[in-house]
Amino acid sequence: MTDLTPMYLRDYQESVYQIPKVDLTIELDDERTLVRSSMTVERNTNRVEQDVLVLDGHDMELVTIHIDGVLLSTDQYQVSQESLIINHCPGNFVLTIETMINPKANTALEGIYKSGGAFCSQCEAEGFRRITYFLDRPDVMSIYTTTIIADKDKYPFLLSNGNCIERKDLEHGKHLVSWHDPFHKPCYLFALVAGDFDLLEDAFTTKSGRNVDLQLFVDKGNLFKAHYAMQALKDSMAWDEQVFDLEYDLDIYMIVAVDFFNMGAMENKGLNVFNSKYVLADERSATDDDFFNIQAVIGHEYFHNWTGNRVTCRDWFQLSLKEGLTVFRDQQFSADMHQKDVTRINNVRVLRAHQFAEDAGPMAHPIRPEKVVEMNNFYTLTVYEKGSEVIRMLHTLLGETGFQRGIKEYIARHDGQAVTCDDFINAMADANDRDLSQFSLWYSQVGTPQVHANATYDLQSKSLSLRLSQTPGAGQQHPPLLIPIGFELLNPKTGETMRQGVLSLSDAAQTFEFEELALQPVIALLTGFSAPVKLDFPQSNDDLLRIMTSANDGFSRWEASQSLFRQCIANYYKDTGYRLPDSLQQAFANILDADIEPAFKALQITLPGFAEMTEFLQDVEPQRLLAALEQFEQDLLNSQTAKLTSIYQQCTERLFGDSEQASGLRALKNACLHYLAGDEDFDGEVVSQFRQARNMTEQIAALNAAAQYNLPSFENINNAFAEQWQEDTLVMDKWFAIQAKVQDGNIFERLQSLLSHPKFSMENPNRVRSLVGSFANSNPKYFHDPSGKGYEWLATQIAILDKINPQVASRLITGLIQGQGFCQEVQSRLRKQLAGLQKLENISADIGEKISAALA
Ligand code: 0A1
Ligand code: ZN
Repeated sequence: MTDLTPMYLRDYQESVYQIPKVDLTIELDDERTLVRSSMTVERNTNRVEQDVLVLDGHDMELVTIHIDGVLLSTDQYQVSQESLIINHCPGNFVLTIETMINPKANTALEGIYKSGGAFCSQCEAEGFRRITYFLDRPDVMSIYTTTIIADKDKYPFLLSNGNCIERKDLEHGKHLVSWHDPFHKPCYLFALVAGDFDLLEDAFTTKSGRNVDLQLFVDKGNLFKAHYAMQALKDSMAWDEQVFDLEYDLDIYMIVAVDFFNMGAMENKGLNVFNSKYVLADERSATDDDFFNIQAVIGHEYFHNWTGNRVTCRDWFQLSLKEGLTVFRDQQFSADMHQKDVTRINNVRVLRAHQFAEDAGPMAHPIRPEKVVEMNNFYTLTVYEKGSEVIRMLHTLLGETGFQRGIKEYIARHDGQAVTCDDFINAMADANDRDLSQFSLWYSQVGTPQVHANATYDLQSKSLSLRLSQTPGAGQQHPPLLIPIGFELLNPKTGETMRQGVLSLSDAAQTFEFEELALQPVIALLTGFSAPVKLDFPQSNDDLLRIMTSANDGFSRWEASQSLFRQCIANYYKDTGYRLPDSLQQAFANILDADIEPAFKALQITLPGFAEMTEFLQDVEPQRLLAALEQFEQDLLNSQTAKLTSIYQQCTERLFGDSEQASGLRALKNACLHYLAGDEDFDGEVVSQFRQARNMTEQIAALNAAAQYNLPSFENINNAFAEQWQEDTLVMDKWFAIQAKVQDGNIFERLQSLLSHPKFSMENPNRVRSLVGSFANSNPKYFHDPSGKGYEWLATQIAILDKINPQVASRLITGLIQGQGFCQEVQSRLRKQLAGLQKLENISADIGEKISAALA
């Protein structure tokens, strides 16, 4: 039976022992890597009675243990599956442990493993215990000196954290390199890489004059794809100095791109390890979205140097301390580097389509979880994205100056420490002389709160009374939260902004009065999406149209169009005979005609998707919702074919270069293409776009459209694409993702045969996410096939994958556990698959935790 015993935040206790210093010597070998760890161990002086040291360890062979140079006999310690227990330890001592590990057999990709020909490591959250026995918890911080020994021909680069202090050749063709990291760090920030790479080098001078060498390591032959990431790194370093007044602190910053990686990237001190997807890009092979994401992830990992590394988490329940804050920082960076409104809208789309569902699902948890079985399951949209929204609310409440004052205080107080979310809030509160105790409830509440709004205007007194009330997410209970509600009052005739600002909603219900308003304003509420809530504020089409065309706030302009669309889709869903009303045709035409930024227009004409609509409706029948979405799209196309075609053509004519402007035009062109390809007559245009594409954004959009509508040209261009890009694994990932989305009744045969495609591998997380993940997340029609085949196929893959890489298996299970928005029939089909998985022998704690939550 899988052990599903949870850990609770309330049970936190300080470590009895600390390890201020660690010297590691790692002799790399594919199957027998020898790790010698020599640790200075110190007992907390208040805990003299506690002479038993319990170290964490997993899946390795213990070779020897010495205390102060004396070999321990087997009766002085016990080894179990998850720990090494040493009895009768002195107060201060040097503990030396030798372990043997097998990187080649490590398909879970935690600890030290092989990615292609290279060795690399991943220690967050609890991977260090797969390298050696240790106090694997973030509040144990040490100074590391790491010596790596390996074959020099095969592994000319041997890298670890900090500065290089020694290099020398050894006998038998081996060499040795030593690194010293002068900063205390928890073991989750330890990193090791060994391999043969191409190296891109650059430098950055910090504002106080420190010269930092920048090194980017990529697989041989990929140097031409590394330049954009290097620029993104320099931009991140400059931005953090300008906006947060934070400078880099070592003489070297290294990034290594690897093909086998469970997540996006990892902020190991001075040596980031990246999924190659977030490093490698050139215009031919990467889309505009890829470029955006690379810059965001490079920024994210760099920003962790202060928010995560210099100040780290006391325990893993505090993960949002570093992640929420760092996501907020990377979102602000992206907003400054691109169009602010567009960036913000995209943040909100992710949150609403996916985090809201998580917050209403069986694994719902506060941004600071209180109960965890498998920590890897808590790297969630809630901890990251909602966590960032919570920081954003603080920013809104304190203003930029107050926020920065708080950050300065936080860092001044806690540099070099492992702290809690409460420490963060206290620093923000003290620096601004504010009581943030009510605000801190955001760290413990679960679910998406609702804000209800109701406005009355009194002509006599020329005053507006706005009543706001709040209720917790479905099935939740908690005291009222402090919710900043952005607003804008618009003149209904001219569209001018009469007032704007932020209201602080702190009671269950509150009324806000606005005086001296010459006429009844149109109200845009929750401007900038000022809080992660659902807003219940019924507004007339006229009001929405006014907001859509006139609000200062870009988010509100976009949201007004989305509200119109959502309402209309809901009507199609309820009544299969429903047809597009004139008012909507007109609204859509107005958007198409508007003189607005192309990237913004692209977002405005992009309809709310399946996931977002599932949040908006109840007891959803998937096929019915899909039919509604399809019909709505078709009707919009029929009503505006001419306009869509002409914008499509104009964009094509104006497209050149890789500027921000060109990427906006491409986004708009492809948003139009998405509609136009719904008409088979457009097949020829799709093929020309595919053939004439000068970049991946255009090429992949054409292929995607052909797959989406299963156009006559699809098989042809699909094969051409695979042929053209067969040697580029990252592009082949895009191809796999499209295969999983083809709208064709043969999809299951197609999926099955792709599992044995020569370029597919269950061991590579990017491949798995591209094929299996894309089917579950982006092909709702066949995933929710009424036969239940889609769920069954996913469950089968999860069972296989769980044995190889539980972390990746666990991320794929979302589609099976988050069925609560659907009708009973769907829910019971999903449960059937989950029950089947639960019965399998030895499932991982990763999927075990989620399945039992879903079946509870
Ligand atoms: N701290 C990283 C995310 C990360 C977490 C876990 C990993 O492996 C289990 C890898 C990366 C970040 O926020 O970027
Ligand atoms: Zn992070």
